[in-house]
Amino acid sequence: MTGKELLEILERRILVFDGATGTSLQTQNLSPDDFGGESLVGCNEYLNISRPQAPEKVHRGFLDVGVDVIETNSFGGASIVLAEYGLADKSYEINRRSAEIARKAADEYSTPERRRFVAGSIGPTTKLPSLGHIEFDDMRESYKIQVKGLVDGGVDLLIIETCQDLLQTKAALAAIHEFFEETGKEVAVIVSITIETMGTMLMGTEISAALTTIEPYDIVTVFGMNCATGPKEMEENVRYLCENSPKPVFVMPNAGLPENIGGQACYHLTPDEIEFWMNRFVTEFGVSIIGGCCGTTPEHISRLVKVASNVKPKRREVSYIPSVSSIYSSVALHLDPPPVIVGERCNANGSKKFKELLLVEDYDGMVQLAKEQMKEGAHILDLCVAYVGRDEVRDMREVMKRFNTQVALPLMIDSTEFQVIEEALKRYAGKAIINSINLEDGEERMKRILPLCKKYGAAVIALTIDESGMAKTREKKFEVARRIRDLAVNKYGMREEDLIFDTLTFTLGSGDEEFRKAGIETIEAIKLIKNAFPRAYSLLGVSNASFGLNVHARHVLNSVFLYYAIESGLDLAIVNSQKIMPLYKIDERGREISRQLIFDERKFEVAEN
Ligand code: THG
Repeated sequence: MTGKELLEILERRILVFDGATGTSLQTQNLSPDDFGGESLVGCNEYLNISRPQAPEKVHRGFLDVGVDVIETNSFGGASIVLAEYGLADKSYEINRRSAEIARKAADEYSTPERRRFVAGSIGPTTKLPSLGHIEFDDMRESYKIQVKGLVDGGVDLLIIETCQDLLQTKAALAAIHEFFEETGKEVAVIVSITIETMGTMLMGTEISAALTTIEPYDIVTVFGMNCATGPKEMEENVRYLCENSPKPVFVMPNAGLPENIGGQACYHLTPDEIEFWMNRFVTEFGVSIIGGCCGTTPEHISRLVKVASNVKPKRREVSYIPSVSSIYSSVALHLDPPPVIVGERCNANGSKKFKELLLVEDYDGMVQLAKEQMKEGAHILDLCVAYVGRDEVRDMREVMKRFNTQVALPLMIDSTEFQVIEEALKRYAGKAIINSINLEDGEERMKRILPLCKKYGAAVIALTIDESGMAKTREKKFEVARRIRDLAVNKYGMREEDLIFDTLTFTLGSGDEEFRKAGIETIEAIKLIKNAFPRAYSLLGVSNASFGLNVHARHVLNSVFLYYAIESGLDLAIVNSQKIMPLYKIDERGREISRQLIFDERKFEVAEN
């Protein structure tokens, strides 16, 4: 089943997933013999090989009460989990068997009028890549084997569930992305995160950050949450998703909060209670897929079947605000009042301090500089570790490892090197911005970078530069922007809202005749672009405008330039936020000279450096 087919079904009706696999297997009182030996007790996934009747019985229990979708017994089927039982090399076989067992049961219960589906279960493993427990590439490769086994075994869709760390989710998505590309196969994908009782994911991720990070992935059809708590504790987050997620919403709670009784997790939610909450989520909020996680039995799930058969899918009014995100929280790409401030100082070319910290590899110092900018009002940080003679890939790896969890602001990855950008994306749990693409070498750069945006779910900055160099007039800037926009959207599948145009300015203080109109052309180009592409965003590296002037004059000119750029519709500005002044704090003369420089109305010679 493709994503499109799943969406068509969800237009017509609510789908019901099954209930707990793990806790249902427990009630079968399986012996060490069933598990294939003492050393394998607790490895539920090996039952697919040693005692396939056990998972089959769980499937039948749920199919009997009328579920639409059963999940394969493969939650811990990634090789990195199976390795704990010495079964790493059995991952493909175990996953394939899990899918075949579920497939056979689902097919037996299917009728021409009502198909029963199989979802390949992909759990979070036991490792958190954001904490350095495992490398992204190793995790992706492990997931790829699991995905291949599940799809070869005949699943209709894949569910990446119980996600704790968005970097883990992104590794699983990269595995699926590669698998689809390499095989030409495609099935629908659901991503389901786990919000702990403290109100965030285990890594501290807010629900808005998770939505922002997963939302750009075309391969993900449905987004939602499962595990950790009962439905009652999920209420506010379910409401949030239903109000904000452009993708249909999935909810699969536990049978209440677990209570520890004699070392066993016990779940107490009654069938009446789960029916009450799930009915509410579907009818009031507009949830599309319901099911049960830990502790839910066929009795609970039969009530969900009843709920689904009684209601039609609700049309949701969704207001998704395009955003970017760190591992913790998201930031909209347009703020009121504008601009979104992008701190410029974590840049080895743009800050003496950051450069020096990089040279002595003082990573804590770099994190400190990032935090300082946050305190000074930055919303996003530009990060550039390019320095002649140093290994930029290695530097990016070391810095990103720390910034991913130690910096709460979303990051902009500023590099000209393709490998550096991919290295950064593999270390970043949130939704990043890639800085930048252009048409300097024709499509070459877009061809390399935009597929990375798609694979890792990033937004991108597009500079108005083409084969003939940096565009100077507003018309030329607009023409380059249009060319990039059309290619990015039509050829590379980018969404307009993930494009941020930078109409670049030459320095205004050079006194050079050729650049007298640089300021006004840059500012006017913003209007043309925003007018033609209303869902795209605009950005400027404001400090570029004042290169060559003395420090005070720079601060004045940058501030005035930013003011007029915002008036023309600028959304984001790379600045040193500490040094930007509101206009009323600038003396009349400074304001007027700056205005004349920007709009080419100068009645003076620029010599007062
Ligand atoms: N567009 C996009 N990205 C960009 C730029 C742009 N990235 C880099 C740059 N331009 C924006 N960042 C800076 C950072 C610092 C300075 C200028 C632009 C700067 N630094 C002081 C200097 O060089 O004199 C040094 C300050 C210090 O050492 O603390 O001016 O346009 N997309």
